[in-house]
Amino acid sequence: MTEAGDDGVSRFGQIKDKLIGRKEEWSREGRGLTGTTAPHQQRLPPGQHLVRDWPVLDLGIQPEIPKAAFRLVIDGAVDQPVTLDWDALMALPQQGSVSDMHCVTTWSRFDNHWEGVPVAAIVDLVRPLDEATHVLFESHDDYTTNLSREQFTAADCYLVHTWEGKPISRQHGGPLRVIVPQYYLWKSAKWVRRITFATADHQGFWETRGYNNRADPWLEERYS
Ligand SMILES: Nc1nc2c(c(=O)[nH]1)N[C@H]1C(S)=C(S)[C@@H](COP(=O)(O)O)O[C@H]1N2
Ligand SMILES: [Mo]
Repeated sequence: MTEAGDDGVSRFGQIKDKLIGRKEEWSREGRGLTGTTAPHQQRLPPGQHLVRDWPVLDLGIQPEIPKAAFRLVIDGAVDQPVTLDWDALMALPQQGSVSDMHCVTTWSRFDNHWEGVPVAAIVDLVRPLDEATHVLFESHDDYTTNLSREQFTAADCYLVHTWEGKPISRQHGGPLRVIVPQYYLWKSAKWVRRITFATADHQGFWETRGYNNRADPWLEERYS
């Protein structure tokens, strides 16, 4: 995948650019927009359809992170910045949860069974300062995404390592990814390596490429 083509540009880079270009086009076209909103009691957000399998969506780089090399940095505007290795992560409170996923490409998947660390346990550990209003996520494929502190500290947000009783596969962001069920799935970073609490908003990869900063599926906040 990394070999150079005749023009010296790596094929990998070309695939990635094509993929990014297409999703940027969607934002310009407003692809998937129905022009309606729905209350949260309606489980399937407007413009979404249900799938039973779990599609893979990412920038095309799927880093392999052995547990022995796993490190998660949680830093920024916090009282107690930490770097967690795998054992330290597993020593934190663990919980099961069930939630739905909604991808901006219009698929949704109900009833995903997760196991992992609730964000409340992360908050207890690092103690964000009062002035920490936002959170930025960085991943091993250099992907970034951002949330408000309020979005991230909602009760149903988790750092997850297990899906349907099995370790989350590399293609879905294993060994550890974020799950933020109330927002479009691009807000849920795969292969997360750093979580930074911040006193200002720093937009991530898709947020700077035409995608909505808040990303509420029921309000169809697909694009900016
Ligand atoms: N690190 C990383 N996380 C990412 C992405 C990515 O490219 N890199 N893509 C996002 C997008 S656009 C989607 S829809 C979901 C897809 O997750 P899945 O492949 O497990 O379905 O991951 C999100 N998190
Ligand atoms: Mo996506």
